[in-house]
Amino acid sequence: MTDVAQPLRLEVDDLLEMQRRMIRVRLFDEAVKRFAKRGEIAGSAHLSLGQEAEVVGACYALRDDDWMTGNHRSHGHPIGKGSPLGPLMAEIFGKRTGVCKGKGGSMHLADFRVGSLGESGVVGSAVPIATGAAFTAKVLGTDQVSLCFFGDGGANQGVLHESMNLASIWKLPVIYLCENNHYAVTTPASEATSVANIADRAVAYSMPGVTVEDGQDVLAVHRAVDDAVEHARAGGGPSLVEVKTYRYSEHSEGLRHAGVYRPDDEHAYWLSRDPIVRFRGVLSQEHDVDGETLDALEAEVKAEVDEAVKFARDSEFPEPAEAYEDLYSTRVVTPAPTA
Ligand SMILES: Cc1ncc(C[n+]2csc(CCOP(=O)(O)OP(=O)(O)O)c2C)c(N)n1
Ligand SMILES: [Mg+2]
Repeated sequence: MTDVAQPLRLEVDDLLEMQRRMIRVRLFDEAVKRFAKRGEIAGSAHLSLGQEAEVVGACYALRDDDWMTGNHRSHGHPIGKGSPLGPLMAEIFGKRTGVCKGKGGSMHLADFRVGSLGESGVVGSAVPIATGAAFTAKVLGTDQVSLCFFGDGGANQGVLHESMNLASIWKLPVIYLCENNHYAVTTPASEATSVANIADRAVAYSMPGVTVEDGQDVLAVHRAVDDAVEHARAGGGPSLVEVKTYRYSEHSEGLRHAGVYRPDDEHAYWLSRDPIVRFRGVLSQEHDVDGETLDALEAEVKAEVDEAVKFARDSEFPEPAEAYEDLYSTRVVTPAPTA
């Protein structure tokens, strides 16, 4: 199945907000790229430059109280769901004001305030967490859904298949979203995957499977995920949505690969389909948004990112002893039986 055509319930303000969030992801990660290069931040950083449409198009199909999990390439996910930038940037700088109090860094930008349950450097590890969140929604009888991001490399992890099977038999409200950027570090998905379209695997778990061929079109992604969310909320169970996209940067900042694994013309092709440039065109040509408004929006986001960087730089590092705090969740104490 390819992109599903359906009328969108989006106003122009929603479209502008989607563009705003895509630019936030872009400028946030461009700033991180600069800091990584200058050695101002510790550890590795995996950027979502080029993948903004799939991140924002998917997140924008969620309600504020819906849940979401990410992976190692997850700066954009909480931004897509509306998280404020300051505490995210502070986390990347390892500061106490960060979303994980500076103890997680780039690969742990969980922000529970927007339903972002967490990320980890272990490929596939957040998949059962998203599935568990959907199970919670089902048991408690809420109509929340859970959105689970993973890559084309993550699509080959066993835990995804166990999770999809369980979600299918229990009809859990979860959307498995494969960010197919065509590579797992340097390994092409075409060499490592048994199917041409990862969404074809949905049939093995009796769930709808959709491939969004143009993952640089934020509305195409939104349409497909919105459909899956509606299906989940209506009690229909899980879906698998695959989005074809591309990362502009290397797998992670500072990584040097011996030999060429991505042809130059491939990179140039994807750059020519930049999601933010294209959506600016859609906004002006199809929705009569004037250039001044669009320029102002970009300037506002630039100021927001500058402010987030200042907030991060001005914040304190945690004390070493704080490393031992917040390691475990509060223990559930069973009440003693009354006499
Ligand atoms: C369980 C596990 N295996 C291997 C790795 C090393 N590793 C880190 S990222 C990555 C590639 C992931 O590719 P993909 O899922 O396509 O995500 P992308 O980086 O392309 O966004 C690998 C193999 C790891 N971190 N965890
Ligand atoms: Mg990949």
